[in-house]
Amino acid sequence: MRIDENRLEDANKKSIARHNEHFDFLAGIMTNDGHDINAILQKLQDFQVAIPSWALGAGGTRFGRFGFQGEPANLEQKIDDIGILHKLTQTAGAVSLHIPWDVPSDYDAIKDLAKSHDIVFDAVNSNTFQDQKNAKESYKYGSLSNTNSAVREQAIAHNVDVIKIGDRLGSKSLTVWLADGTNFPGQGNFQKALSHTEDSLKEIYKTLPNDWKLFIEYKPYEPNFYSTVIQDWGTSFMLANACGDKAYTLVDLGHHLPNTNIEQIVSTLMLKGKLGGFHFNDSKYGDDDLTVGSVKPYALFLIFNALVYGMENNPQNPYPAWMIDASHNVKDPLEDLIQSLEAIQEAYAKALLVDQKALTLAQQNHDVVKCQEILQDAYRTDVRPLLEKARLNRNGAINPIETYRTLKIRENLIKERGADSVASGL
Ligand code: RM4
Ligand code: MN
Ligand code: MN
Repeated sequence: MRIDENRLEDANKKSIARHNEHFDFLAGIMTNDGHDINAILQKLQDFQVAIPSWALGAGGTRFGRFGFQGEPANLEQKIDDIGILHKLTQTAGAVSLHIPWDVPSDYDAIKDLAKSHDIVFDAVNSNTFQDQKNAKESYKYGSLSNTNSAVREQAIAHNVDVIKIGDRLGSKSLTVWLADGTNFPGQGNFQKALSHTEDSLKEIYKTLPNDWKLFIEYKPYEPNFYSTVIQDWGTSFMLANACGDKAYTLVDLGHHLPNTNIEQIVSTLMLKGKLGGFHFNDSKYGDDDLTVGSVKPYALFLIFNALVYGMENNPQNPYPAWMIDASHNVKDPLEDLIQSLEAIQEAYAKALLVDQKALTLAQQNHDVVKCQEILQDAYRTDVRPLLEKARLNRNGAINPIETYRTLKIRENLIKERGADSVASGL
C-alpha cells in the first residue's frame, strides 16, 4: 500500500496551526541565541537512516514470538513498508538487506520499486551465524574464525556473494557481524581464532570493489557467553587497520557492556578516521534492541554530540552509514520505527544546538559548571517543532504516529496481506 498524498495533507491541515505556533516560538528563541535555523533544518532534512530489512516484522526472543498481523511477507512488501515510513517521516530513505534472508529475485524490479519510494540500498549484511538449508559446513563452532578451513572458506565465499548481490543493487558497503566465540573456558584458542578471523576478513576485503567499504561490527557477548572473537571496538579497529583503508569499525549502541562510555569510543574512532557505520537502538542490559531513545535519551544526545563534533572537525572520517538495528516484540514494528526515527532526529537536533565555541572556551577555562550548563541547555530545548518543520519541508507528516493511526495503515496492511503473514528475519 501507498499513502495517499491528499489524505496526508488533510492530516497535516489539522495540526498546522499548532505547529506554526510552536515553531514560531522556538524559532524566535533560537534566532535570539544566534542559531541559523535554516542551516539546522537542512541538516535534519538531509539526515537519512537506513531501515534493516529484518526489522519490519515481529522480532521475538528465544522464548517465543508474538506475531503482528499484516507483516511484510516478501522483500517487495518490506520495501513498501519502508516507503510508508519514509513518506511519513522523510528520514528513512534507505534499506539495509540481510542476506540470505532477503535475496532479491528480480533485481530490476526491486530497484525500480525502491526508487519509486525514494529509497536507496545501504550496507548489505552477511549471515554466518545461522546454518542455511543444504549448507555443506556448519557454523556451530564459528565461521570466519573456525579451526576448520573448509568452514572458513564457505563463510568467506558467502561474504563475497553478498558483495556481488549488493553491487547489483547499488549498495556500497558490507557489514560483517560475527557470532563467533566460545561458551566455555578452554573451548577455543583465542589467538588462533583472532588470526583466522583476520585472515578471513582480508580475503573478503580483497574482493571489495574500490568504491566500497567493509564495516566490522563488534559485540561483547551473545550468542556465545564466555568469549566473542570481535568483542570490542579495539578489536574491530585493529582488524579494520589490518585489512586496509576501506575497512572501518561499526558501532552498534547495544553492543557494549553496561555503562560503557560510547561517546568516547565514537570520538576516538572519528579522530582516527575509522567510524564507518552506526546501528541505533536502546538498551537497559545488553543487546536489547529497544526503541532508540526509549531508555537513555541523554546518553543518545551525548553520543550525537560526539558525532556532530566529529562530522564538523574530522574530515579524515567519511560520512558514516546510519541504520536502526532494533527488534520489536510488543509494538507494531512500523510505529516502533517511527518512534526510533523521531528519537534519532531529536538527539541530532539537540546536538546541533550545542554552542561549540562557548563549550571550547569553558573547557579551556576549566569551568566545569559552565560546560555542563552548555550541554544541558541544548538537551533541555524542546526541538520537536524543528523536526515537524523539517518533515513538512519535505512533504512528510507533521505528526507521523498520529497520521499512521488516522490513515489506519496497519488495518489496511492486514486487509491486503492477511492476518498470518510472517516476515523473514530473526
Ligand atoms: C546482531 C547484530 C547485527 C545484526 C544481527 C541480526 O546482534 O546487531 O548487526 O545483523 O544482530
Ligand atoms: Mn547491529
Ligand atoms: Mn545486535
